[in-house]
Amino acid sequence: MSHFHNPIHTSQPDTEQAIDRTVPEFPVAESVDEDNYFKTNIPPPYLDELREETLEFIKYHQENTGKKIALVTSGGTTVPLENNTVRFIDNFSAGTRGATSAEYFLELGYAVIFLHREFSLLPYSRHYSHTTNCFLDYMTQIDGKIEINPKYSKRMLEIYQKYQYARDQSLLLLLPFTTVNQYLFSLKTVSKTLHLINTKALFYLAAAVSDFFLPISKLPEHKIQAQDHNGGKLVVNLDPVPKFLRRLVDSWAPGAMIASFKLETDENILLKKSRQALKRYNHQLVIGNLLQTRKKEVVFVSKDAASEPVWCRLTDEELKLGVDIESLIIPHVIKAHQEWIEEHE
Ligand code: 9Z3
Repeated sequence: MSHFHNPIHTSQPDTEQAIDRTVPEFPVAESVDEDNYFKTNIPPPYLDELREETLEFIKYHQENTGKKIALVTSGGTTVPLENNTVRFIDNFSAGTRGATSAEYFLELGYAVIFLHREFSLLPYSRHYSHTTNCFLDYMTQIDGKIEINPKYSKRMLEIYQKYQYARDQSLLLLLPFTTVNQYLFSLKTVSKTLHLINTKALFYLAAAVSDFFLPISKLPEHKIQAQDHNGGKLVVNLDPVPKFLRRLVDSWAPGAMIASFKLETDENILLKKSRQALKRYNHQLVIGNLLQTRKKEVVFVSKDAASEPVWCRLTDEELKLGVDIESLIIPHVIKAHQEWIEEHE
């Protein structure tokens, strides 16, 4: 659109050059791993505030609207290499899946707790941020005054009205995290608080959670100096992040409806890994997706032994028109949630 934006995109790695380093699966977290993790790592200082906000939100909806609640996690988690963090490991996720899904949950009658990576995409504002267009490109100058360019105003009004409704009805609670440690403490706290009051909530876990981290016991306080290391090399030795999904299923929100995403880059193992995740964590639904095609197809793998995997795909035409795949995913997940509620009543 604007002459200022060039068409080069730097976020696509050259996959031809990739080396296959298959990492074996590590075991699910048992309660001792949970105890260990939460005893030896430090909770974020704002955790009580997070709990209070969650409680207030759930109570408000229980007493005033009776709306179903979805906890949506979104965006990537960081792994700091220093306590006063100059460097950290991150992943690709911009939070598109989570932010877009939250919009469809809201539209279809849910109240949403949005546990997201701070500064990643948010419902509604995502349409105008982090894109190749700067928000200024949506504006125009008329008689020395700045206005929304009429070309975009119809669409923007539609989005604004949905945003305004969600805001005025207090339908969206935004809770941020940055590091994987903050994410884990927050997920545990929010899940337990939610489950205390509302055992029929839906968990929709779309955040891209790091599999590896540096425990606080090994974290240097200050910026790592080049001369501290052999020949100036930095060797990073990371621990596996305990597989907490099993703890969520068994202990934090037992019996809740949980949908998790499984991310792979190799299409040959996506179904196997998705089935394996369902078996290991014993929850209700895994939505498999490939990094390369995540915006146009996903596969639903559910617990029902008789059910075959269900693929959900956008047509080329729909893709061209900018249809969100989440407009197909969310109704499917809501249907599963509804059936699950009826089964458990
Ligand atoms: C996903 O698979 C999400 O769909 C994406 C969305 C992260 C691919 P974007 O933010 O991407 O729209 O750019 N999330 C789950 C990723 C994850 O960490 N899953 C764990 C795993 O695969 C299981 S909980 O092992």
